Amino acid sequence: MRLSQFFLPLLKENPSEAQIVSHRLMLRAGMIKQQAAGIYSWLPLGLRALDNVERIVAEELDEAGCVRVLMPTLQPTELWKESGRYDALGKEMLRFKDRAERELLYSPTNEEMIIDIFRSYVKSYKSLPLNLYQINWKFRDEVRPRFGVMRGREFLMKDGYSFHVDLDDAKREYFKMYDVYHKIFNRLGLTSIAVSADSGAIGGSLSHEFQVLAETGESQIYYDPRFDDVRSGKKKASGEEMRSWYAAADELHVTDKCPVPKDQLREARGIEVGHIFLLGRKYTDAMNIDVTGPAGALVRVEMATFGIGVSRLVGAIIEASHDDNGIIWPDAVAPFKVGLINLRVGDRKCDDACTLIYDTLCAKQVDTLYDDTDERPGGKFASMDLIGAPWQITVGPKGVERDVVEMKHRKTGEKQELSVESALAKILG
Ligand code: P5A
Repeated sequence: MRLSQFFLPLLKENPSEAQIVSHRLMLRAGMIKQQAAGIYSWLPLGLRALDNVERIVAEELDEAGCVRVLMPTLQPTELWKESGRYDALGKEMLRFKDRAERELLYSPTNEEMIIDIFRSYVKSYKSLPLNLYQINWKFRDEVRPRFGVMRGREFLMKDGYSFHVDLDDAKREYFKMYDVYHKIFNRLGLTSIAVSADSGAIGGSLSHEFQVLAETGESQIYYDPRFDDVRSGKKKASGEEMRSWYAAADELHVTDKCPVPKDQLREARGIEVGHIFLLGRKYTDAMNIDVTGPAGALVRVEMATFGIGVSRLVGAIIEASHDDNGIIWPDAVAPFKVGLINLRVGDRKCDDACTLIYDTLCAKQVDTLYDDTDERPGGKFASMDLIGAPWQITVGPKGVERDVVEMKHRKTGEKQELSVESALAKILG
């Protein structure tokens, strides 16, 4: 993408409404624009990051055998009356009427609707287990939307729902997804701690929140010190091993009953990026969902549900990876992998070197932002640092005379003078 043709509305000043660094950087880097409290437009740079997160989540789920669907964001209220949650969600649920005075709601979550799909088609145990998911917008009329996309009212969620013939199989899937979630967050450049949590309005007998540590996180968590060794890379641990270590959300932590001695117990703030629930029969009992079992008789279906805050993750990644100059994207989610700076647009040699680099990277499908504007060098460097491409290549008149360009690694700040060929080789591997 040529910057001269892109839409990148950067802000020079720190926006006063942003209280945490990820919100501030997302506004300054022209990623999002607030339209109402907790409701945002995703501008081109932000959308690229959001799409990358969504793609990685979908890839991992598909590989784990989950099957993607897409449900509407608007739902009739009847299903919610059937499950008994119509009243339970109260003001958090946005309700309205269509022209025929039929009541609709904007989906805050989709247990009821996925069950409606399931019961229309699945009649036998032979179709189970089945794990269906979607990635779609939700609306929750949060009392206090804040921190930008972290606690929005409209937000993008991956919501998955699994169906099983017995509780053991639902548990097996629950713990399988527990491992898949760690893998997903790792691919996104994050280390997460799964803490036992309250299942709240979703319900069920067992639940874990996936927390990314950050001082600005809204959750208070308590955990075994061994998690810190895993986070720092000092120790490797399987999901099974980690599940045996103590980790609890605030509401489940009881100091007297905690197995970790007080002087070793870690206490931290976290951002909840995922939440999984073993639902059992909560919804299938309310909605009478059976399939024929192996012996021919009807058996009640058991369920689990799995959520990931896709839009919240974009904020969480920035919260975990930035410096004073701006965002430092992990490669996997970077909206652009390379930022190419032409220090003297109009100079034949600079233009030719940039065009060669840009065309080569584009041909190899490496997302590159080419700053071909006539902004001053200082401004170009600052903008590139702010938007955080993992690699920056700078082409200037002095360098091209000696056939070199400067290559900078955003994360380490390390700079190197290289020939165009070597710079390209470094990126293309
Ligand atoms: C699981 C999927 C559920 O809704 N039903 C379907 C279950 N779980 S949850 O914990 O309530 O939400 C799942 C994840 O969505 C993110 N999230 C939010 N992100 C941004 N703004 C919000 N207001 C918001 N509320 C929830 C979280 O990451 C949560 O773990």
